[in-house]
Amino acid sequence: MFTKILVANRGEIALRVIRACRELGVRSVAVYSDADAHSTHVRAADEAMRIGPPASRESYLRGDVIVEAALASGAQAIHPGYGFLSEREWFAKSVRDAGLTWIGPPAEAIAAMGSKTAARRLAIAHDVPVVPGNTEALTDAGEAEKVASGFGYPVLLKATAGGGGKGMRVVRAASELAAALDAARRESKNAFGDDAVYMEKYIEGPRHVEIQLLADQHGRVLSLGERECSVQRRHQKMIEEAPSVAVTPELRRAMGAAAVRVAKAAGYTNAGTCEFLLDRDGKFYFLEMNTRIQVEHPVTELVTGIDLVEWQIRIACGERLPFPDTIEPRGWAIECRITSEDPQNGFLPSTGRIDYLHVPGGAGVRWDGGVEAGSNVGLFYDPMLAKLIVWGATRAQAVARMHRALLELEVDGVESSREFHLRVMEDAEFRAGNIEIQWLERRLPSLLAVPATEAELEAAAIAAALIADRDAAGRTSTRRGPVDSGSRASGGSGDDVRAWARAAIREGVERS
Ligand code: MV4
Repeated sequence: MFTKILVANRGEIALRVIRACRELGVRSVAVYSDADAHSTHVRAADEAMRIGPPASRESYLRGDVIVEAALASGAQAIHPGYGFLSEREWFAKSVRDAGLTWIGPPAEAIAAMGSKTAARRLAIAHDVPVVPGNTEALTDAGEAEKVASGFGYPVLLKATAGGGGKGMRVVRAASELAAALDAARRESKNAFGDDAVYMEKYIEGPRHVEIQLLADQHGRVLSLGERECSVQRRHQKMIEEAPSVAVTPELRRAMGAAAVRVAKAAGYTNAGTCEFLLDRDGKFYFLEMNTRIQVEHPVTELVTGIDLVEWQIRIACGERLPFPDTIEPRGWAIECRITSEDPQNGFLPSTGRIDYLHVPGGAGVRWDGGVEAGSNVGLFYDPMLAKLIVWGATRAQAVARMHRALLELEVDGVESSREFHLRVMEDAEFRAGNIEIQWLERRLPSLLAVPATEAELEAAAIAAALIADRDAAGRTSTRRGPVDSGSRASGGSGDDVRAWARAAIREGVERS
């Protein structure tokens, strides 16, 4: 086992890796930008090294500085977490070239999966189903029209260097193809520095189901089953679960075997994920492979009992996977990403100091956080504050438990996605498991318009009455007794009690 690992990341995933190190008896080295000098991950690690100013490209993306820090600290290995440098082939190479161990797949496997057309060719060569489409970059609109007429509209233009939805264009008719191709090329060039684009048949209303893999350095590749990640907005996943209501044991075996074939073909080692679309007929199509630990990895951990980050480290050390070939999920796990975004305001990122944080607890609740009371939330990095993950014996229990845990959660000082998640847990379609990748965007307006419950209205009324009472007392400088009638509270409230509060007072206090 290593004696010291450098964690090339920040926030909750840095903390997640530091915790795994501690359990393994390995010392951890955090890196931090000036914005993170007092962050949770810095204090949690055994050592910490400054790597630059707040901007990511001057700190967490400085592979050269991070390798230098690792060498200077005496670390033997680097764990990249997710995002930042985790899927940069050049960084995996430079870690290796510096004589350090990369806790991730070989640079060659990252490169093989970096080209979406190369990944499709690899999948096809190993009998893994892909969406109908071509496997080479399109040359021009004329060729694009020929390919499209091969399987019919709608089609989807995708960036060869893409992933995560950038550079994608749905085309519903031949007349739109040339302009869409130009637009996709421009977007792709901007995002990836490469304007190569290819085409697939557009699948309407599928689920996004992915397979978690672990692969050791002795040729063993294991599927740890699926995660359902359909609840997403603008390619940002919001809620993930394991297993998926749409996956039967037979489908799980077939998708797992397909993912294992792709990984073996790519010479893959360490943790990785194969993304699939699952259509309404239960047919699955390989999309791409993510060559990193993913945000949503905890739901797999909770239903398999396998610590994925621990095994990333053990695999990088050369250990063999000790698990059986078939691993069936036990119970149900759900993850909600708690972000500092305001759902009522188009998920606008919110900034400020977290004045107060109450973290949920109790049976079956896990909190993977990166912030605490006193933390400052800025705009330099991702808005994810924490992941709230629950386990239940059944999906219904997991949903009830998540709802209960969300009720316990309190984040003061910045807006958060808490309310949004509560509304999803209350939603009949979600509770029925009736979700696909367009579900959230279709459902969002009605989710956010849900009227307050009677209990919430009553609480708001009481709060409003107390505020009105306090303000009235302040103006007259005489301390008055408790609110004894709604009419007095609403009558004496003045201008600072807004319309909603007056309505709430009428609805709530007068009744109680
Ligand atoms: C698709 C698709 C429909 N048909 N490909 C989006 C990101 C990238 N990983 C692939 N993506 C998609 N590819 C075909 N042929 C729909 C999506 C897609 C999607 C996929 C997974 C999760 C969320 C998504 C949201 C919008 C579109």
